[in-house]
Amino acid sequence: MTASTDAASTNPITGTNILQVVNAHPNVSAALRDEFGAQVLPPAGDERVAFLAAHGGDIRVAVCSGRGGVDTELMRALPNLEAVINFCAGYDATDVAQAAERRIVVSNTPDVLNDCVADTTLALYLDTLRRISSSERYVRAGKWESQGNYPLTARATGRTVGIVGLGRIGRAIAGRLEGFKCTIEYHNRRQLTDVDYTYRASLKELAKSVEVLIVAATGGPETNGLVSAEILEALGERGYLINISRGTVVDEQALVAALRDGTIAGAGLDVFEDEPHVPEELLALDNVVLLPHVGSATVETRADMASLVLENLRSYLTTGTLVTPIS
Ligand code: 8YV
Repeated sequence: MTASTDAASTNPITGTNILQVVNAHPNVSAALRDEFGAQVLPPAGDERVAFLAAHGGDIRVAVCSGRGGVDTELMRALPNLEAVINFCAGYDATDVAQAAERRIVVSNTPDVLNDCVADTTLALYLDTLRRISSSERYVRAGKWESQGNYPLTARATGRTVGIVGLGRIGRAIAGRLEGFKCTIEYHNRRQLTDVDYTYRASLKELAKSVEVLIVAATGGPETNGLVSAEILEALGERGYLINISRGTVVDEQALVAALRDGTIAGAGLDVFEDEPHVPEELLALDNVVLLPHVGSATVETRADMASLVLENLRSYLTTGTLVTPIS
């Protein structure tokens, strides 16, 4: 139990103490408006500054998402904040270091999106190696008639695939790849005891050893630029990179150069450093598949994420504890 258990009973939280940071999902926004009477953070600018000056001190619970978290500046403007409830698995948009210092509890939405993110990863994997989108564009451009058959592509079955960050989502990806007779290797901060995949103690060692590198590591200061030019060099000219975690985990300019210069064969990307902005150079390349951060973007999964957000909020308001606190 956290110190706020007593707060929940002796000093109940009302709508004025709850802040909607972003409109993460219609079910969440509707409940915050109709059931809780929460406050809504105005968009950045003078209106937000005035709002925080007037109401920042009232806020005890903030509801946010992976695209609009409680960052350092916002958290500082909420001196009585007790809990941050995230509509996302990856909470790198929230200043969790400051939260820990201030004993602010933080939740996310783990597990409910593993399958959809892993499905998106397999779609990117198949599309990138078999060049599905590119060959589809080839047909639409009339090139099948004018230029003949599309060039042969790379077989997807039976590859040696490395996973950077074998967590909940990484394991769901590995399970699917086993169905494609792939050999799985991985790199994590620590070797796991409950999987029999080959562990590589360094990311470079993993990149050297595999044909496809899948990035499923959490975003944040610790993993910024983890997949560097050196790692892409180690992956090699017949290697492929898939990123479904955060754009910041990969050095994007190094990736652009590696794809342009043939240092690696191709890539499949669902995330970018500065979303929704995608570098012009990437848009011009044919050996990269570009998706608009749709990993978990299904009606079913987003509804499950919304339910888990509201479960965390109701639990915090009644017991002072969260259902899925970040681990
Ligand atoms: C979210 C995600 O859609 O959960 C995550 O970490 O990246 C996505 O599922 C996105 O963050 C919006 O909240």
